[in-house]
Amino acid sequence: MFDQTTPDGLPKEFAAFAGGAGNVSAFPSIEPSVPEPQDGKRRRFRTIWISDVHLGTKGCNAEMLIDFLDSTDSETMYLVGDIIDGWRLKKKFYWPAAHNDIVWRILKRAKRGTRIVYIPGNHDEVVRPFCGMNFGDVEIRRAAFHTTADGRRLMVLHGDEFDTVMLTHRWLAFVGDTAYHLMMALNQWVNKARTALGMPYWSLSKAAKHKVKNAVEFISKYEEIVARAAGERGVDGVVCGHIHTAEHRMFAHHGREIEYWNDGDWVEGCNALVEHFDGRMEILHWPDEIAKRETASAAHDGAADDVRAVA
Ligand SMILES: [Mn+2]
Repeated sequence: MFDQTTPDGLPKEFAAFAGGAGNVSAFPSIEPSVPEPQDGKRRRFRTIWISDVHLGTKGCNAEMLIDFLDSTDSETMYLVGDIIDGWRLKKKFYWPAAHNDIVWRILKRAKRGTRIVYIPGNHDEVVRPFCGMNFGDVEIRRAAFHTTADGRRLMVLHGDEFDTVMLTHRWLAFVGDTAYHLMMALNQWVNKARTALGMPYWSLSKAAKHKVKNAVEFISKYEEIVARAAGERGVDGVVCGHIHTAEHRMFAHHGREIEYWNDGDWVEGCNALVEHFDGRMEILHWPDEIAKRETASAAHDGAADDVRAVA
């Protein structure tokens, strides 16, 4: 099928209109609005996992993710779901140039030889019917098994499968809303009683603390459920996303150690999970990596000034 088209994707019959096949490169036919740095040295990893990018929403930190994509490279990259937010897009179409730039960079990576595995999440569930198929160089899968350089078997999935509370991503809203409504109802009732008893107004901050505690408990429970599922499948660990909380924890399952990894998100956290070439894994908090890079480059500039001063 590819042979029937010109390098820029037009059917051969249209080649004349498109100015002939010539030496036009097959990809890309468009350039990103933010160009890739030409001299950029990339940090190479064996594997990169990112998820919960939420393209199509204002929440997506595209600038930070573009910086990450331009600064790194890997043999394999897993897109662990909620890359595109179909839920939000359905309500309101929002697609700035920077979001195209991200798609462009991911497809370009695939062209350059990175194996890209896309595991759709609940927000990009419109892609789920295509699991098992390939879209260009991108493999679309419902879940995947990854073997690390040191031989650990990890199950990779988005993780909404285990969000038993709501079966959707609305868990945070659930935790927040329930506590909030309860708090408001209680607040009114309690304060009426307190006023009648001549007691001071009941503090809201206590309820807020309760809300946070609920969220923490939810996350902890979720991590445990996912790790248990991995244990039951006989793998050494699991990589997931979904709850926007980057984390590494170890769980005991029938006398075996199960590793739980969550690659975080690109809305608030801006985290990626990476595997080094020896199999060691690490959660990168990208704002910290940028800060480190800037400190290092400032120190380098300082050193250059010193040399000049001596000369
Ligand atoms: Mn999700």
